[in-house]
Amino acid sequence: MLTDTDERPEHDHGSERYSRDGYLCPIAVLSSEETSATQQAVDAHLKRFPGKLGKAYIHKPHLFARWADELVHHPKILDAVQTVIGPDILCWTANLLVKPEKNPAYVSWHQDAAYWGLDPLEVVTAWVALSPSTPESGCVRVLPGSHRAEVAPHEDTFDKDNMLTRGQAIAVDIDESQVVDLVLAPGEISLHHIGLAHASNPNHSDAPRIGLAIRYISARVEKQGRRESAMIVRGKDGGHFELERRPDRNAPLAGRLAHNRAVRAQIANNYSSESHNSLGQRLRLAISHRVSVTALDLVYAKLKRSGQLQQ
Ligand SMILES: O=C(O)CCC(=O)C(=O)O
Repeated sequence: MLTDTDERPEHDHGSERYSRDGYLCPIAVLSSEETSATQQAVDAHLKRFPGKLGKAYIHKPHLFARWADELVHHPKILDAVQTVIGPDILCWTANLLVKPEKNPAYVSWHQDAAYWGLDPLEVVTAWVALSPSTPESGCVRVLPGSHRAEVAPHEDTFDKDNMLTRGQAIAVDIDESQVVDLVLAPGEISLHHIGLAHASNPNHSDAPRIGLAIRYISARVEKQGRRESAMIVRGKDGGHFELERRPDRNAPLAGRLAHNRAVRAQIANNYSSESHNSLGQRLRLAISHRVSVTALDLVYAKLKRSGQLQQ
């Protein structure tokens, strides 16, 4: 296994290197003040939406939470993203990926291009570390250059510890000797291409591993399936998504409702059974879809009861 720690250039945004390897890491983006303010806000967010209810709030938190909105629009993150997908940028989604301490949750080897339904592949994830992300805590691991090959076949495993929606896993062997650990300190990011094979192991450390994975697309990108929404964060729009608004402190209800709508459309696409022929797989997808929608309904019912859906 290789590590990336001996090559830690301060600002390696090199698009050439990205084209060759499919990733860049690490890139320092947040100041220490920004890092600790964001960590505190995320802590409060996780306390507010604990356990299974919190699941609905890991997706697209930038539609209602200021800390996430600020990250998604952070100029240094956008500068890095611009070097690899150009100047017209939308944020398609963002996922708060938390692995609790000493926990079996993991991410199987997969290529996002196999199931995101986005085309062309001008799509990059900026993975923002909000805790130390190391081999011990279960950092993201990548297979350099794998984005240049065909997308490999994947199977849905539905493994209970797999953090992916359907437990998607590449159905071919990965050469471990070529794998690189994307080691990040809080406030640093890595970038990875939608076609890059990547995974992560369980967190064996004594503290949670926390990252916000922001999915940026160029304005040329289109999405298959049900129409989704996205937010323009730099440059011009291409007209392929409903446009989302930045959260407004004075109109929190609008942000909550936009979040509810946007996440529902994504859940429907994530669990679409269109390309699945087996009855068993279709049934599992229908059940997973129902479970996710119910979690979202419960969160919104709870917010309504506590008066937080009133303006
Ligand atoms: O956070 C992780 O462990 C995996 C992240 C991942 O799969 C992704 O960002 O696409």
